[in-house]
Parts: sequence; structure tokens; C-alpha cells
Amino acid sequence: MATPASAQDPNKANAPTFKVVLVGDGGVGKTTFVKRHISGEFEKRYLATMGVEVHPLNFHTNFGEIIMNVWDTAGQEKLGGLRDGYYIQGNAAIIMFDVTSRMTYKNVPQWHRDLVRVCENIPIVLCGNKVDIKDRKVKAKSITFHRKSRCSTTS
Ligand SMILES: Nc1nc2c(ncn2[C@@H]2O[C@H](COP(=O)(O)OP(=O)(O)OP(=O)(O)O)[C@@H](O)[C@H]2O)c(=O)[nH]1
Ligand SMILES: [Mg+2]
Repeated sequence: MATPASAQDPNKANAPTFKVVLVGDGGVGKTTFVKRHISGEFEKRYLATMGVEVHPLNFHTNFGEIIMNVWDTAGQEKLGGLRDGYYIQGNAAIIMFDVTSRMTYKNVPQWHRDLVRVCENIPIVLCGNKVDIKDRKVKAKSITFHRKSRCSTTS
């Protein structure tokens, strides 16, 4: 498991810390997204996450340094571990789907239901990933779930 940022640098010990839960179907790109933030690298291989991996990400804001502990959860059902047990005390969430796979968008309401059952009133971003792929299946205009469900969106 990664060392918390506050342990690496004592100046960050008092930085406000938030728990961000990252969910979505297996293979949509959750782990790749987190790795890209940490190292700048794009991971080409698909290694399914088992259970959950927690990564602290630092952000410099107008209000100073903050730490987002990203809980990168397993999308594959059989590797889900504690599942919604990982959502407890989440401060925010990202629901990710893959714009080249309709099924991953179809499953978004289920991810959302499971999340809000545990975290009633947190900010949630709906994120359509893999927009670099030409053969896009979920067009921008058909992404409407966030309107019905108080999510923000990015794709
Ligand atoms: N073209 C393209 N491929 C991507 C993108 N993001 C991720 N991938 C690829 O998608 C595959 C799956 O990525 P992961 O990040 O492991 O998927 P995951 O959502 O963490 O999957 P689980 O851990 O099983 O829930 C990998 O082969 C990545 O290289 C993207 O933005 N564009
Ligand atoms: Mg993963």
C-alpha cells in the first residue's frame, strides 16, 4: 500500500484530507486514471484490481494543499471484496464508464444506487473515459444520467 503523503512530508500533516471513492465496471480505466495522476504514465496492460487500492493524491489549491485519498475499487464482481463497505465515510465519488462500451454506461445507475445507499449526500462526478478511441459507442448527447441524479459530468 502507498505511504500517505502526510507521512512523506511532515508539512502536509495538517493538510485537509478527503476520501474519494472511484467506482465503475471492470476495465473502464479507473486504475489507469489514478496511475496517470501519480506518475504521468499511461498503463497499457489491464490488471484487474482486487478489492481496493488506496492512493493519496496531493492538490495545490487557492486554500493551500489538500490530500485526496482515492479509493480505487474493483469493478469486476468476483474481485469486489467488501464492495460498498469501501464507500463508508466517502466525501466524494467518481463513477466512471467507458464511452466505447454501452454496457458500462448502462450499469452506471446501479453503481450510483449502491453509492448513495452508503453516502447519502456527497458530490459525485460521472466520467466517460476512453474518449481518445475513434469508435465511440456512447455519444455525448445520450449521456443524461447526471441530470436525473445530481451528478456532475465529464467525457
Ligand atoms: N484507449 C484508452 N485506453 C484506456 C484508457 N484508460 C484506460 N485504458 C485501458 O483500459 C484497460 C483497463 O484499465 P484499468 O485502469 O485497469 O481498468 P479498471 O477500471 O481499473 O478495471 P478494474 O480494476 O477491473 O475495475 C487498460 O488496458 C488500459 O490501458 C483511455 O483513456 N484510453
Ligand atoms: Mg482497477
